[in-house]
Amino acid sequence: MVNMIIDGKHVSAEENITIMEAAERNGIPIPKLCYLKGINEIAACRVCVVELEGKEKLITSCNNVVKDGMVIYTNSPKVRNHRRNTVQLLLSQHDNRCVVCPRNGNCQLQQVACDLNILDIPFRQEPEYQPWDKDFPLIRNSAKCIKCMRCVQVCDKIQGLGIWDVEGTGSRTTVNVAGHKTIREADCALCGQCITHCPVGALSERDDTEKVWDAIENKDKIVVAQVAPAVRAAWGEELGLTDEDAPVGKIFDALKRMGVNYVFDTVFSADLTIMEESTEFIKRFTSGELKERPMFTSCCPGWVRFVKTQFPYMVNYLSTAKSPQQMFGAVMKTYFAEKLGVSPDQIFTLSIMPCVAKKGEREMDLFYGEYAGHDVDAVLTTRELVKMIRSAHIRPDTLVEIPGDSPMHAGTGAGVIFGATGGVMEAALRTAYFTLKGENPPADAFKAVRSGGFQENAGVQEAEFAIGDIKLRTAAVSGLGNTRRLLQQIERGEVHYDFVEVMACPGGCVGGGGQPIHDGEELAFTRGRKLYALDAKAKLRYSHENPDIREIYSDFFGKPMSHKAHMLLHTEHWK
Ligand code: HC1
Ligand code: SF4
Repeated sequence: MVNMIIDGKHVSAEENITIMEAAERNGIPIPKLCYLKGINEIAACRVCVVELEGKEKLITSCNNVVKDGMVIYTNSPKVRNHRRNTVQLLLSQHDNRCVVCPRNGNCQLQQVACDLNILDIPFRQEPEYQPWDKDFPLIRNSAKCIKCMRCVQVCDKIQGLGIWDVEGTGSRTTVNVAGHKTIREADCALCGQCITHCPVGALSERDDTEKVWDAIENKDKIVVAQVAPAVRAAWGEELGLTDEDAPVGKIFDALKRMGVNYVFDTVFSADLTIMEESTEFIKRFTSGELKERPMFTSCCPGWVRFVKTQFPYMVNYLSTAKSPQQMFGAVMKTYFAEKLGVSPDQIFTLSIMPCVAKKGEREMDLFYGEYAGHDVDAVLTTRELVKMIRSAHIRPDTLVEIPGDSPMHAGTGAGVIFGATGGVMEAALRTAYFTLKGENPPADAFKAVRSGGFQENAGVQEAEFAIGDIKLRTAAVSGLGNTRRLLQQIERGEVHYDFVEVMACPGGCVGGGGQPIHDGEELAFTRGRKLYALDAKAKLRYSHENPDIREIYSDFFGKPMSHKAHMLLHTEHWK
């Protein structure tokens, strides 16, 4: 331990931690813009400077470690002046129209400027507005970029893709798509991690809320919504609701109050996915025809985009099952339209997702059916849902928990855990066990697939199970950098698995690129634990026990992987 004084307070700090960490652990927060622990510790923004007694020049606190006897001032006049100048310089080239910025109210630059009481910007240079394809689900506004490098580093170090890079020199230095490509030419997985790690409004999802308001206003359309598993773990964060106060039933209430006609839980179609995917897995595993092992899950479109560009020959290994989002869209426009006695094209399908890649998934030609166009007509992120609740002037404390509609009503704990890394695999194994043995396993029999019992080690979670005579080797991985390493090991024959779950975002969808942003705080694992807690107390924990799933098979699909199921619930990813 080292002893030091920070702002007059005697503190002990562990050796080798930074001054910033020592201060924060002692209740003294230091403002920052570029710093991300373990990812971006390059002191690019210089907002975190502090004064070290006996030293003329200020030092950055994010990358200087503590030393015994240090006397530090984090908020002296000299520090404040320097910070103010630094931030004024940033603002001098920044598009400062905060009121028309997607991050208005949740922007680190706005916060720091406000805290420093910056009321004018003495020098002003026109920001650079670079062209951008506004139809792409990921939007970049170059005039908001503060060159903090977070997007570059997250994409490179965590997601292993390197979509972003620095270009230009001097005051025209900026970040843009690497290699002078357009974003459509780049291999962007659309995971949205650059958005959730951007401190300002330079990166955001395409706003589709107006499209949804138009559909709600259109008297010829019946708006049918689904809400993804991971949304329930995070939507209340931005509205000041505690976990107990933010059940999915209140999202249903909000959607109905906005004018949505029917509301459903994607957990139903997660159960449907399990019926199809576990049947496919057993078929592939036991038929002997499966040379291409492992079978990969296919519900994460970030991962599907990644494998298509980075390991194209492995696309054949993907399960042919559509994602729950796409399955639900197809079911709404067929089975549900039939139940309502309306034509499929009267139905407008809306998904609320924690994800930016889901906007890309809905647009794919693969998911364009002859029955009524796209399975899904609009996808909103959790953040866009919150925006709509706010713009509808719905006070969160007036929301009440209401049930979803029927007949695709019921959902199981197995479907809920889809939103956390390992959850899809665990849900599939529960049902595969039942199919092979004719009886249920204990509900937690496969919890070894959870990330270290859901500790914060993310990465790859390997497990081995015996179901009767069958031995299964599984892996669940999240984060595309981890995924690349795993696929390379598979390629080299160093590891062998039968079934692999991949989620592009660290921690799974709970950490998705469309979730609420808390600057520099990684909440995926906290949110994931909420989903496992919901599963633990669910009445039904096996997808095959979902009564509405049984009904849809007896009424409509016949059985898993039937011709009708094949047409509506499966796809050919390699096309
Ligand atoms: Fe996900 Fe999924 S879990 S992909 O992560 O399989 O987005 O929540 O909806 O489709 O169910 C996302 C989440 C989501 C699908 C399901
Ligand atoms: Fe989207 Fe979930 Fe995949 Fe992230 S992990 S890209 S949120 S589906």
